[in-house]
Amino acid sequence: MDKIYEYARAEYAKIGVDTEEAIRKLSELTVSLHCWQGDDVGGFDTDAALSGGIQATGNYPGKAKTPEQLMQDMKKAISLCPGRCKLNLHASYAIFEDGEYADRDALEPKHFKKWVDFAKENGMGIDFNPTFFSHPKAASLTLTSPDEEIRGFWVNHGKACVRIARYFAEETGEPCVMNIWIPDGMKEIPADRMGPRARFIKSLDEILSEKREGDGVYLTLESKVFGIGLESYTAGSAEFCLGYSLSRGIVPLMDNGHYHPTEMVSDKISSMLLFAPKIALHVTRPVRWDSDHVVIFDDETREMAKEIVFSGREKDVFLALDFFDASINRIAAWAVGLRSFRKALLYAYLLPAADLKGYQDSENFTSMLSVSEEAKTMPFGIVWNEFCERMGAPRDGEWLPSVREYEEKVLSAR
Ligand code: RNT
Ligand code: ZN
Repeated sequence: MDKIYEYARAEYAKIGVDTEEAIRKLSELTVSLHCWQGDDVGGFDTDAALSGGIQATGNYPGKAKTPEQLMQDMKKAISLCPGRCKLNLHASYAIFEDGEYADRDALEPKHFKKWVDFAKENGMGIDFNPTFFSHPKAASLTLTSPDEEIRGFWVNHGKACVRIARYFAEETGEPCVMNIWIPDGMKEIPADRMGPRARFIKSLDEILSEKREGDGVYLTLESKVFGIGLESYTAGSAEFCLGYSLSRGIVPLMDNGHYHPTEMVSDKISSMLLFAPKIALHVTRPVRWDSDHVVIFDDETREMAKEIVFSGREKDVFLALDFFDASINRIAAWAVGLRSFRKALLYAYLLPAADLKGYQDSENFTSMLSVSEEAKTMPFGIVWNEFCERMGAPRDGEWLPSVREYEEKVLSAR
């Protein structure tokens, strides 16, 4: 331990915060890292353009074009970030060998074997997402379709993904969080809001029938308020997804880009945790809309982290990142997002939680505000760098040059 860290530790001790405990607790949290930042949500199974009302903007050179490149890039990004990660995959990242091909409804564990090998080599668990977009059969509705053939196709996709998620859990020995998100919605004011939602319930129930007790799979359902070209109606609204999740005992997932602009996910975490044994998060940065900017160390990210940590229920919250920025170096995007979210968690562990809660309960709002504000200028960066060092990751200021080098040696040759 160097002198500078000793100084920071003593400063925090003065406000009753143990930096060693904060570091220890932070090191126990796993964050799921999304593969789709590496190739602008492209995937490998079809040539279909990105659809589903989501969009990656920018054309920064060096995008991963093959599974090998994506793995290489993810490995690089992970090496720049302190703390445990999980690999978060989409079904569209299936890897086919020797000219073979399987449509989404026929995907099998073998199509993800290389990802399992990659995860094992890097000591990671795997989370999974069926892909209900970027596919000819997803031109319109998927799980809410009135066309039974289309709906059946996507139900079979969901079921295939449950089996693949089970395989991931078995192979890695870590639970697999399988998140269902569908883009289904309408540009125009619908005549029938109930019909698609009723069919969504039916489809989800059919997918759930594939789930086995004790298989290490946690099913989550992600809500949304609107998508591009789907502005008037989204079948999987917040109320729908929460209602469905709680009634079926699956896990509700909140993406903080999926609400009206003045609604804050930080305010929703406690309400959800009081009713659901587990919740899941997609941490992102919406700028004016669900823009999926890279996560930064901003007020709302810190507030979300505070809610997670102050609840004492960290182990009940599945943490995942969800952003895709194609306008900057994609590896740096991963690193900034993952490091910033981890920083927000550390920041929360370094707050004098008991004091602050006590001020609130004794209606000492003056102290509550003053102490919260002063926390902002504590020697936080020193503790962060100490955490990085102990986890064998670069400190702030040390990782960007190696991304530049990687850009010159690897990315520019693509
Ligand atoms: C879309 C959702 C969803 C996707 C990923 C690619 O608005 O946030 O989670 O971003 O599945
Ligand atoms: Zn999301």
